[in-house]
Amino acid sequence: MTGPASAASAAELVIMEEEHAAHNYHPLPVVIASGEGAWVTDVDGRRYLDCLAAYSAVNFGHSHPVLLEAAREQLGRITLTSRAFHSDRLGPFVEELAALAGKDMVLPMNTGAEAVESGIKVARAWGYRVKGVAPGRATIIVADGNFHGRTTTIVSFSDDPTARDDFGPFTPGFVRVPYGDADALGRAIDDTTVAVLLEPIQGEAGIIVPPAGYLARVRELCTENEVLFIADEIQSGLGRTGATFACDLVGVVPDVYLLGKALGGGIVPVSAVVANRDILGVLRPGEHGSTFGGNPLAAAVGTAVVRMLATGEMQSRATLLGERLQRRLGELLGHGVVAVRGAGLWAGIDIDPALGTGRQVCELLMERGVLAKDTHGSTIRLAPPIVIDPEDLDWAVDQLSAVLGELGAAVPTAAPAAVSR
Ligand code: IF1
Repeated sequence: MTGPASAASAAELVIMEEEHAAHNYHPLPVVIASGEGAWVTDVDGRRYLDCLAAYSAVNFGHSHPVLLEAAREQLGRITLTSRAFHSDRLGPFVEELAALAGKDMVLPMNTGAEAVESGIKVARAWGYRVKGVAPGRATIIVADGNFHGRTTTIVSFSDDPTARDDFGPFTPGFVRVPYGDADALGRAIDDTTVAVLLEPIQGEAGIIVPPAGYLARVRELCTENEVLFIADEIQSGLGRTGATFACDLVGVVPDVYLLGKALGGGIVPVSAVVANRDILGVLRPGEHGSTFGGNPLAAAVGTAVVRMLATGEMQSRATLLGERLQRRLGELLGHGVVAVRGAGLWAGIDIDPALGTGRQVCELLMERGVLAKDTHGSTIRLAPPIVIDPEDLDWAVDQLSAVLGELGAAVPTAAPAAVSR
């Protein structure tokens, strides 16, 4: 038993991490011990409004009662059988997830990167076995500014030196084109192209929404050239943008959805490749797998997430709260904010670099009880759990306004609404 939360102090806990955890992160100096809804509490009892939601893996809030109950009920039954046998949870999960996506089949995995890697393998196998691409020649078109995970194949096609330097040699078979430029993408298609892999909205790049018509044109180009359109909806999907999938916002249906993060309800890693039988059906027994992929606990939680999304309530809430957020953030344009982007309850905010870096803004927000994360340079993202109270959302923007004022911006005077912490 791990027993009650550690009795060590925040400082002692940080030192333990510093000494024994690899330094592949630079976390804000806050040590979180619990969470409920959109709020988390640190080891000293201070509360913070979580405006990151674990990069959209906690879309439905911390300790969501329905999701917790699904997990608790399954914990007491069985959590892992391996796919060497059937379980009573996998069938309903894959049937209902496929239906949610309007597809036939699901390949259940665990992390987002695994879903991306699996999508790449399926696209290549489809290219050779269905499209007839010459053996070993398959290529996949990706976009500048992409972020699809951290494995060596995925960073092979990243253009971020921090993500790829010193991790070579890299996997061949990827062609990178400018994001948002459909003509460039069309020109890059040749007889080795098996797929186009895109984030419908680029997350890590700073919540980059592509130009109107871009995704629709990509869809047309893929159809015309017998190329699979693979949409990485691991961060943009499952309610975040106000729709089930970000592609829904522009009426585009990809051939393959890559899902993850919130699919596990913020409780267990659950990811999936979702497509029709003519694509996922290329896989034969023994060709692909995962110890934990589709395990009963993951499937039980995943099914509860799918059923929650099937009502459309989270999507509608994200739309309404997103409109409120964009309206409030728009008031900061010219007052320390140079640009705001986003969709639904997902905003990328470019801070005036003269005021400071995104990291500095996030550190000052933390002191005011708001947790957020910078992406690059002076861009921060806001992606709170969709269950956030509207008043708390306003309060978070008030804190951002106050921080910008602290940094010297002339901000509109809006008295921060009192919110108990
Ligand atoms: C970290 C970034 C966000 C993703 C998309 C696949 C994956 C991700 C569109 C892989 C994961 C996470 C990774 C996490 C931080 C976060 C992130 F900053 F790294 F880039 F969200 F923007 N496709 N994104 O966003 O999913 O294997 O992580 O489950 O690496 O710290 P994963």
